[in-house]
Amino acid sequence: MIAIVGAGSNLGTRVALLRGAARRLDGLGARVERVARFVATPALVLPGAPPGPDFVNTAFRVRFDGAPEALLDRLLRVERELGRVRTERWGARTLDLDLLWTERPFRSARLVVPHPALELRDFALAPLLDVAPELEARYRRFLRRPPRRAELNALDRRMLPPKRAIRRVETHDAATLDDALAVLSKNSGALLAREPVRYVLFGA
Ligand code: PH2
Ligand code: MG
Ligand code: MG
Repeated sequence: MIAIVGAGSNLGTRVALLRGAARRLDGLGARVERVARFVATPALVLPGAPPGPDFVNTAFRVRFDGAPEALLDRLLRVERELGRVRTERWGARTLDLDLLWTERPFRSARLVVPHPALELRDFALAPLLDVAPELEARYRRFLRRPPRRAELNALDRRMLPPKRAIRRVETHDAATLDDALAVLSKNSGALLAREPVRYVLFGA
């Protein structure tokens, strides 16, 4: 099957960790066919929590011969092996791998795909579309409008009241992470200022 894995890091050597994750996954039989351009994104955090360092997000297009839960086990193993550090829910983390999409929807006690918050999170959607252009028709529109309140789950309702929703994603090509973060930091107050957040693409 084809699967799209979302990857994020906001601690440590973020870009190197994400590249290493792609390599490790590929070595575990989840063949990585494409890696999305990286986006530097302001951390979405629960209201009142400290903002935390910016994330670098990307996505991997993976070919895997096995069940979705077997792929999830590989993701958790790579998170562990690359030293995921997580002290609290939604705290800063070295590496987070999420199964965003599979060819067939899947639901069990420990895994739901497509990821239930995929349509709400531009930092997951933008990289997903970068490696899965066939999903444009299904998902592109969510990058263009804020989530409606009725669509939010309990967590997102607290985290992302519609007045603070990301309304638009503008991408800029940047040569390096430093360039990307420089552009981003000019815009990262935007989430609170009700301005569009710009995601910055760098290094294909
Ligand atoms: N992941 C989270 C919480 N907040 N913010 C950004 N920008 N990117 C993420 O990947 C992310 C986040 C929980 O997994
Ligand atoms: Mg996540
Ligand atoms: Mg996760």
